[in-house]
Amino acid sequence: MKRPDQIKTAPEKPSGSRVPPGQFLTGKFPVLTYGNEPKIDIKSWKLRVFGLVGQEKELDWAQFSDLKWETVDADFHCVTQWSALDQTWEGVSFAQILSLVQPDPRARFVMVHCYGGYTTNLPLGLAMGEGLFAHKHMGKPLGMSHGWPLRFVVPSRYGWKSAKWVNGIELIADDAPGFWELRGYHNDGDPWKEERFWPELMQ
Ligand SMILES: Nc1nc2c(c(=O)[nH]1)N[C@H]1C(S)=C(S)[C@@H](COP(=O)(O)O)O[C@H]1N2
Ligand SMILES: [Mo]
Repeated sequence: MKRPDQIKTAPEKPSGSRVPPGQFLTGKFPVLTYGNEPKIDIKSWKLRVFGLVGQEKELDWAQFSDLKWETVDADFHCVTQWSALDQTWEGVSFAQILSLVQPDPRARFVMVHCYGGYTTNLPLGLAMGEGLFAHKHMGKPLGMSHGWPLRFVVPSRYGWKSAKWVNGIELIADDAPGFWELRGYHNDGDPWKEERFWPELMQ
């Protein structure tokens, strides 16, 4: 399985071309949040896996923490044009979470749900290949504004798909737009293809 750290250093990409078209580099990691930050109590925190699964699963923080953690190094690209290279994330892979449920073969897409109501959609194969549920960023627990205690990270897509304050993974058969995908952002969001906005807006 391809991990984002492998993707980052993919040999076919010569060094110097790590910044996708239309992006500029920042040494910072700006907070980008639509609406209010949710308040989360770790004692009642839950990650729910539901939809097209054999049996729904709910993990509390202790159960999540007991899973196998891994570290991923990857660049991060926001559609508002900043890119931050070499971000390190620690957490549990999407694939490992899915190994705890029995995905229905009809499941082909994922809707990631968050405290506060934010959502984002992506193909199941993409999430399986590189999705990470991260609790740590650059060696430290996430700041509140960056999605504490848990955020999704999908480095090969624009940052809006790296949903903060995650609380649900829904497996679905047919693709459906998430929060920004419904409001003008591209369904796929590949920064190397500059998939920023709905194609019909670009004509
Ligand atoms: N729940 C939630 N997740 C979110 C957002 C948001 O508004 N709400 N913004 C997204 C956008 S547009 C980006 S670029 C990244 C930014 O992450 P950061 O605020 O930790 O830098 O979070 C993404 N995840
Ligand atoms: Mo963003």
